[in-house]
Amino acid sequence: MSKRNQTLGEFIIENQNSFKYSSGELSKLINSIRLAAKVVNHEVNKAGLVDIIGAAGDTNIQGEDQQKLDVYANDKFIQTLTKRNIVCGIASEEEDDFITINSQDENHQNKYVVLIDPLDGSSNIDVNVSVGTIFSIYRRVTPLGTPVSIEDFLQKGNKQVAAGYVVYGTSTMLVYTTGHGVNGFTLNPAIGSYYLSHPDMQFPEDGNIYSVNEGNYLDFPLGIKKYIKYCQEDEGERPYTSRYIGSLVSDFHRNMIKGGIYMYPKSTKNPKGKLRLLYECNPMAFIAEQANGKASDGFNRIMDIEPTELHERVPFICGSKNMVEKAEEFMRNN
Ligand code: P6P
Repeated sequence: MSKRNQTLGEFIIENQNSFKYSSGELSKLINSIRLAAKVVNHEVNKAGLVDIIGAAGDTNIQGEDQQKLDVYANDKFIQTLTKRNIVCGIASEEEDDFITINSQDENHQNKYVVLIDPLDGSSNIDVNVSVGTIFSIYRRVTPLGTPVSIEDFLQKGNKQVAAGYVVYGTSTMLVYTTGHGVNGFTLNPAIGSYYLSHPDMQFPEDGNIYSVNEGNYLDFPLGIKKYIKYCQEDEGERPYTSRYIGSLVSDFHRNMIKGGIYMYPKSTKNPKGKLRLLYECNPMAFIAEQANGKASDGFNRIMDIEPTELHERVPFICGSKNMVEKAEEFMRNN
């Protein structure tokens, strides 16, 4: 049983035996993410003070302006994960292709791949709104001793061994799962330690918050339009409250605590939705399901979708189980 106020390090050690693969390695991997998140948090928290915001001048494969913090966060996570000699490959929203990590003994014995959105919601940085990091961890499927290949990354979400996010908000939290529930750790920046502040996080089965960019309403599928109108009708628990931060990690985190649904449907502007299957939707879906929530593309379980390319997009509906099922009902019937 996890104890509130336990440090993340104590929690990892206490629970590593519950991880069905060789213990120590995943712990080292989570620890490296913990360290990188601390370093990124330090920069995010002073973004307004130094000339580190504003576009870095490049654009990433998504065609989006790369904020300098995007580049910084990407570099930090890649450097930290590489140094720990546990991963054989990394895929990132900020990298066109996956990165092969040569193990220090050069014989590719490392077992894990990490897929990461190093700084999600980065367009919020300049206006001091919370942003996040999202990560997804798999065991490689190609033979040890060979360089990592694309098959190691194009795995269904149901093969994830761990997933989590860091939310750089009013406080910085690391929330993750290894398939045994979801636990949230809050950083005490004064001493650089994370403490178990939210043990066994669960989505309430129902909620009254819906999160969607209603500016795209006219472009949405009819089922989504009808579900939004359902949320706005004055009946029983409704109208619901609309809350949309424009930062997936923050909207997801609030909805997991209070109950709610997040939707990024397809539209004419985004015919497959905007969010990325491998390093946004799958990790958030793993966390959602481990917290008694649900995640679908409106028709199919996100974690059952067969990936075909590294940066593919999918429509994303995620949150309290009953709310997601109601939205799916509207999608089925329209
Ligand atoms: P829009 C941030 O760019 C992001 O990937 C998510 O964090 C966020 O929920 C969404 O896109 C916001 O997109 O089109 O509503 O601004």
